[in-house]
Amino acid sequence: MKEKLQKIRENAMQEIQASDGLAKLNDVRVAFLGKKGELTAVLKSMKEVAPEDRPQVGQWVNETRAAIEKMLEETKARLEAAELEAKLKHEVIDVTLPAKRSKLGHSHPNAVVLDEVERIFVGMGYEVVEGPEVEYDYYNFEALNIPANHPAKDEQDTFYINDKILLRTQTSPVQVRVMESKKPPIRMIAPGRVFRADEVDATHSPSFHQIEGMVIDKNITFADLKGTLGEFVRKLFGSNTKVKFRPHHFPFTEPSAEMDVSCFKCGGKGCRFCKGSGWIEILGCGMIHPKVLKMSGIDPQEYSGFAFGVGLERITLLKYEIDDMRLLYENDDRFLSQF
Ligand code: 2NM
Repeated sequence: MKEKLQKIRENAMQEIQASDGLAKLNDVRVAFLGKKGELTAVLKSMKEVAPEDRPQVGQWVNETRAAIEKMLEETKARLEAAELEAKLKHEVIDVTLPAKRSKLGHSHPNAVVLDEVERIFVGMGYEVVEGPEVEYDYYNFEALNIPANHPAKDEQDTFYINDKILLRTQTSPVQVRVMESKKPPIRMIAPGRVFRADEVDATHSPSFHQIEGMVIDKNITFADLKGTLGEFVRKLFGSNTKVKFRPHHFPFTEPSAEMDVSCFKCGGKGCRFCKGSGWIEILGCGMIHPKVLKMSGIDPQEYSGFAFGVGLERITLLKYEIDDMRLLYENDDRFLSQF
């Protein structure tokens, strides 16, 4: 028996030594120590050993097993180290190679212009305020002195969620919320997405952006409006820009006006860009209607204010001489990469 174990031990050592990889080494382990392995077979045949010899034989078997296991363990560690070494050699990374250039996106032209408009007004002490795109009819219409029978309230123009809730058609509901929640002096602009049930064409989209602004304080007059909006367009289009006001009508302002700027392409002489007139319509404005102030809790005897609204896309198209609004919504990288 001792010789048999000695033989098994020698064979195992030999085969372990001959293993050139972890897979092979495992085969050797199974062949000797596995359920059907050679050493396990010896252990199973212990029944046939005379009872008085069993302790001695058992000890030999255990010693043999321990020796084989030790050798397996050592060889496994050596082979693993060798495999890791080979792998590292094979997968060497040259950290000095230039990286793949990742493609950067571009600021959307609307975002560039909005940023510029916000900077101009923040520079004049205005706050930038945002509000909900889904609004109550009250804030979008009623509080702005737009009566129930007004054409703007028609289902053909406004997306209604239900009787009382709609997608805002302007950002002035944000101004109403501000008027309700704080006391003058107020200087703020409300930029944001608005919705109108329009068909898509070169100048219309069911969703676009507006920037509305207002100032409320004691003794605010139309002169403040003219000075402020004049300064705004001179910063936006250049210091030679002239402005002109034409009477208009909005339910929420009285008096109301539309403001034109001198054509920044031809300087006012008249060209294709301004359709020969020398002027370009840019925004609507006016003195906030006393009823609008009063409904939101501001005493029109004590305070007055002006307000205005501009279409962001309109300015973007003008500034970059883009002739179709749809280009702004397609997000074609060949278009966006020009800004
Ligand atoms: C415009 C034109 C004129 C306007 C009025 C108000 C408010 F809430 F203060 F009454 N916000 N915006 C306004 C005035 C908007 O857009 C063409």
